[in-house]
Amino acid sequence: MALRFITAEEAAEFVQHNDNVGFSGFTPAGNPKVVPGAIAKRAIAEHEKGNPFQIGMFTGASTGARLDGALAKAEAVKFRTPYQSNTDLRNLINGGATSYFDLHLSTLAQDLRYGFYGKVDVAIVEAADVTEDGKILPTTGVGILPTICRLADKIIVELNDKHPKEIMGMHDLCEPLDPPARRDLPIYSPSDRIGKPYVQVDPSKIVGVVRTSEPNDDSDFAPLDPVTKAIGDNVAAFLVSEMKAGRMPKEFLPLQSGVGNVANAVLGALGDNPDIPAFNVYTEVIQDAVIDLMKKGRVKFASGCSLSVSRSVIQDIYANLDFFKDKILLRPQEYSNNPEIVRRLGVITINTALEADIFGNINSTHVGGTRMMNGIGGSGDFTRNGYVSIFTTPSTMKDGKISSFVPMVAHHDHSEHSVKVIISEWGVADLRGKNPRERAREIIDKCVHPDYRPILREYLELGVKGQTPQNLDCCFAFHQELAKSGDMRNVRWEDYMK
Ligand code: 0RQ
Repeated sequence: MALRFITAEEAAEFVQHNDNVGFSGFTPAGNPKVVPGAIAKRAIAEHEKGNPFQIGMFTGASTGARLDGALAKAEAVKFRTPYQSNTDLRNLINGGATSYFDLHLSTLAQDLRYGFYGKVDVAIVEAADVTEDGKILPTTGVGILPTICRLADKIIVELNDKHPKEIMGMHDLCEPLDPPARRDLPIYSPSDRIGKPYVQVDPSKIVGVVRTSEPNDDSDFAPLDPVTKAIGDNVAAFLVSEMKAGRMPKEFLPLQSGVGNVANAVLGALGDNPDIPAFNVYTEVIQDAVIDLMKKGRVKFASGCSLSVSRSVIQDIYANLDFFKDKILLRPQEYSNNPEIVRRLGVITINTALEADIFGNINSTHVGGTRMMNGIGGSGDFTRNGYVSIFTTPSTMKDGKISSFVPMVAHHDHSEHSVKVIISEWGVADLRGKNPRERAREIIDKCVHPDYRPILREYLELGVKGQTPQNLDCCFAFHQELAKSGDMRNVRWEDYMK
């Protein structure tokens, strides 16, 4: 069946009000770039005529301004899941104008197959190649592509010539059987392949192919500052001490690290540390630092769901495909983040907290306990199942007015049972084998900013008995004080005791 080449505007006509639409990609890597904008224009035109036009949106993770941003600005989002990071969309979510539900990223594809969120009407996917017999070659981000293509009634392909067809071979694409028929997912080392290098779809469902030449968004990493550098160095020192203590195999273990500047700093510090052998990466987002370390021979292999690198780095990869092709593998998030595989491989997991409490619970998602930041992303998939699960955070935010360490987290994403180690620029709190009071002293002594140490020590002395000495009158006093005086350091416990 011949492929039908159409414009983005024609493609948008295949999307109807109230449709549930699945998008390929993970972070802006691999997202469709032009059809979402055309859908947004259509929504605006319909709204001007007084007609409703909104769609439900399933994505791999965050997207970019041309997808989440365009549709949010057009007020065209009926609901959205999972992780997002676009300011316009976040404002709609926190203003109550868009329905948002947050999920562990590994579960979305199977939840869609289970029928938990309704049907997928349309899949819009970016491809480096598509054939008349229905073979789709994804680009730099996979996300939920195989599942949405199989479930959707209609598939729209954005064929993006910024990605050469020669990347065929850099993907490992499949879907597991669902319970009760599911078997083990036989990935025994990060480089194992268990699927195909392309996704086979029913060609009769491809309603149109839109040619584009739009690059991914450019990643913008802030230069290392003393805080992120100290956090990176502390993570590296901790992992070296684990090796020396015999708690880590001498060949090291695969690493997962979250996104952002701290993650890049951690990777840089690990790569520079001569006591850490060259290592593998089993993660969701492969960032610039991984590619840099690969070129230096410090990273041997990287398996991920997305190659979310800056434009100069992707050009370097495409210009040197012979070097990179057998060192990078992109998988659906159902595999990159899979708890079974993470636990089997013994992945060292490193994620960033918004805030932690002194007993080891983590808030990754809600500022002040109410306002959604980005979502849980893959942090839960990895944290609960890692060989050793680490959270990093600067000790304070906003010039010291906010302590990242509080008596009780204002929203709870990762529990004390899953979190093994917390690291700030001040040091490493090793929570393993410690009871809640011991954990609190460890976190205060090692991680909390010196301005807040006496205040939090006083909290522990408020006389509460029991396993975990939480004072329910003032466990949120830090948050209340921030709202009242704008600085958590002003807290006086007696003001909050009833
Ligand atoms: O706000 O921009 O207004 O200054 O939160 O903080 O320090 O820039 O940190 O970009 O590394 O993001 C947890 C959000 C950290 C991210 C989080 C404010 C702070 C700033 C961002 P401003 P930074 P980062 C991989 C795995 C959850 C999911 C996850 C994240 C803004 O890492 O989304 O780990 N993680 N997934 O000022 C009030 C506090 C605050 C605070 C920070 N305690 N109170 N505001 N901020 N701490 C990703 C995927 O799975 C795809």
